[in-house]
Amino acid sequence: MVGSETAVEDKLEKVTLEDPVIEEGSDEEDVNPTATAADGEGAKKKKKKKNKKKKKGPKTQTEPPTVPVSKIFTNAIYPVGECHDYRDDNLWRTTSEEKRALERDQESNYNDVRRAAEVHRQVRQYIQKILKPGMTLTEIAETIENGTRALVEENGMEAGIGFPTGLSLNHCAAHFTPNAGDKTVLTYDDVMKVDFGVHVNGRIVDSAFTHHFNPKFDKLVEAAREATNAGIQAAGIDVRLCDIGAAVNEVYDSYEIELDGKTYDIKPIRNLNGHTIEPYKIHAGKSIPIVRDTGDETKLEEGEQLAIETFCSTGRGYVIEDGECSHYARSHDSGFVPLRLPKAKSLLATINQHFGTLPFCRRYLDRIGETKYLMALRNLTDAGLVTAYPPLCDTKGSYTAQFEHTILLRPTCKEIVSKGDDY
Ligand code: HZT
Ligand code: MN
Ligand code: MN
Repeated sequence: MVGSETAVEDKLEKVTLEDPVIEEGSDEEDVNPTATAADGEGAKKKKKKKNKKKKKGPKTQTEPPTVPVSKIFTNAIYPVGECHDYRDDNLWRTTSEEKRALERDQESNYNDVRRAAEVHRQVRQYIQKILKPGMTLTEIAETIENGTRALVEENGMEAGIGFPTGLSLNHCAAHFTPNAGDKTVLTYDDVMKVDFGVHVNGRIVDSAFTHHFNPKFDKLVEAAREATNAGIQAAGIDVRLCDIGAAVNEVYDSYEIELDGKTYDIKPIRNLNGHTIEPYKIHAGKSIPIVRDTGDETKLEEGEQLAIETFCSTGRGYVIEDGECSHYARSHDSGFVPLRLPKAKSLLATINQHFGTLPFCRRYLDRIGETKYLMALRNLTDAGLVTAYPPLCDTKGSYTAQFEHTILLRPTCKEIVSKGDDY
């Protein structure tokens, strides 16, 4: 069965699941309070419009998105994601009173991650609508980031961007975002992985889609969507990681693509994985394979938050680090390391203050006023205090695709928090 189970949640869904209507401009800011009957025909029209009684009703999102989701979901309860019952040996969980009680204790945490997910859905709906060949990657990244900051009401470490906006093109699969001065322009023949994150109180939603204009890439993108869905279907409490990899691989095996007269296998990228997520920790420990025969018999457990993501390629199906680095994050496991450079010390303090352990990129350092920080940043990565995450790319000339959702292995059901009507 699909859908949430408890009476409380059923009620919450009825209250909150109506899709907010997206309209142009806000209903309040368009009013011209000085227009009068003497203003002539054009003004009359305006007046007629403005004099129409403002419809009282649910507040709606603007284009570009500027309205905090808290102003749309005024009861502060956010939509529950798509829920799936567990299967086989875990069918009993659906109706277990004990498991329902465990969930009641987590409602506030669930609501935080659902608020982040609602921001993700609204921001991506807008970006999908406006993506056009000719846009720069910088424009795209800033549109997503401005939308995220506004809708989540960015506030110190309590709410904001979860990690840098990945905008990886073609043979690059992940972890590219423009650095300052990057002039890359999106073209009709690009395949772009759009991977962005939103957090509320450290509860991160990590979700990604692939955008293309040229229909010749349809099969590649469909393969990634369907393989990710297979991974989501396979995931569950007590499920072995290797069994998820096998389910994903099987879907990729059923796809091929013809590009400019040549047929390519669509391969999973064997050294990319999904991952568990913990508060303020984008990769918490478990890696979720996307190929068979990894031999990883580790099992998923109750309460885990997962990013299920799969990648495919027309190339070798293996990525290497390639190109200028943009993504960084404080290491979780670095003990005390003495720093000799005062500039490295103060940069570390700035990173701690603004990002904590959340990933950041060079543009985020620029916007908070840091300058000439590359030496200091290099010092921090060399000391193991900060980890660099360079772009991950397959062979030149190949094409890669990705889809990703954040899911919760709740005690009574699997919730696909970031599910939308788009993917
Ligand atoms: C690292 C740095 C970031 C986590 C996956 C990912 C984007 O490849 C274990 C499995 C943001 C995320 C991450 F800035 N990575 N999801 N979305 N990237 S990962 C990883 O490093 S570690 C996968
Ligand atoms: Mn991601
Ligand atoms: Mn991820």
